[in-house]
Amino acid sequence: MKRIALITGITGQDGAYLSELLLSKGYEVHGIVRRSSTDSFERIAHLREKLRLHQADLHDQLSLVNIIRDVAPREVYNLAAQSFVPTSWGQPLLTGDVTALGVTRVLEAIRFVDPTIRFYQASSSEMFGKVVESPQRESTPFWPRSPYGVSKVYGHWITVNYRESYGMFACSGILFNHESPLRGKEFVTRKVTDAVARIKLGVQEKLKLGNLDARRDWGFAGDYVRAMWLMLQQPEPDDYVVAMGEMHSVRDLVETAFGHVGLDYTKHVETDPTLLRPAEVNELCGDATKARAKLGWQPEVRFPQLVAMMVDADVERVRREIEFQKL
Ligand code: NAP
Ligand code: G4F
Repeated sequence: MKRIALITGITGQDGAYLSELLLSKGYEVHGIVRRSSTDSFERIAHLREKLRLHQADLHDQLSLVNIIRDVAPREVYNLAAQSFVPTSWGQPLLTGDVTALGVTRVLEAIRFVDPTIRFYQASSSEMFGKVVESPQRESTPFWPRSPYGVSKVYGHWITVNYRESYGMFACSGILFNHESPLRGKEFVTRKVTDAVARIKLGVQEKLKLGNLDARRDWGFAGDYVRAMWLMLQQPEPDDYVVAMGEMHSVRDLVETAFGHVGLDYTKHVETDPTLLRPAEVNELCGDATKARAKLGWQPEVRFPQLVAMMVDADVERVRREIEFQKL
């Protein structure tokens, strides 16, 4: 039987890596894209011929019902969200509508069309927020620190609730920060690697950052989408933490990224108090013992390789952009 998957948020970082993974496994891959005046298909441009894209929006219940009915997927991966934490203070209602209630809309569409469809929810380590124990595991209580984190807690529990209420195969993957050359430039890793490339190639001088002491458990997006797929292949639905289990500060990140191209970060990085958050998540470190044991999940890319991969990709891209402008 043809394996058919539907991905919401297919144009995002994880959507692109998950599409590649599912295509490589022989899936027919469908994606939901929202209408906008300019398209946002850059990350999946190289896959466009192989993907089937449909217009819908997590705000719009009927659009989700229609697509799930027409596509008849066996697996739905809900990756769509307003995913940038600072924006969630500026747009808390939109964030709640998409990142929290949007999950219920997808679950309701599945329940209405075919409750046997397997469902993955993109939950987040931001739910642990002001951490009450370290490292964080599946049983660690949540203490979210932003409207984004609060919305993800709702998304997590509604997923658990549909599993318990209706017996649906609904899984919540509690993923810690994962990055790649496809990461949005507003997130700190990519903001740093893009700036390193531009400074190295002489088109930027300074980089302004917020809290350099914040610590995160950073992994590679390509490794993390494998865990999403593995969750939906198990005999029973469950929730899993996916993480590397080691923390680095933003300062470590900056030092490693600038050091990779032979630059001293102290000459280029400035702190800007306007980039501090109203409530910070100071540290996150995950315990992925359950994912390793039950899913057999193993990450392949560690922090120094990840940073080097992102810096190299940005140097290459900025070099091409400079050459193109000179033509
Ligand atoms: P991302 O790059 O920001 O992608 C978000 C996706 O959601 C984009 O495709 C975006 O479409 C889509 N989207 C936003 N609002 C929508 C709406 N109203 N209707 C339909 N689609 C909408 O995020 P990511 O890094 O790939 O993360 C994927 C998911 O994992 C997100 O839910 C995120 O919160 C969660 N997560 C991420 C991490 C991480 O470290 N990356 C960790 C834990 C959890 P456009 O292209 O049109 O904007
Ligand atoms: O890269 P960030 O913006 O990621 P954050 O807030 O941890 O959220 C990301 O990971 C979550 C998983 O835990 C996802 F759920 C979420 O969708 C998103 O993908 O910030 C990381 C840290 C923060 O502590 C922030 O205060 O870096 C610090 N930081 C310091 N200067 C900065 C900056 N972050 C950004 N974005 N920009 C700065 O200039």
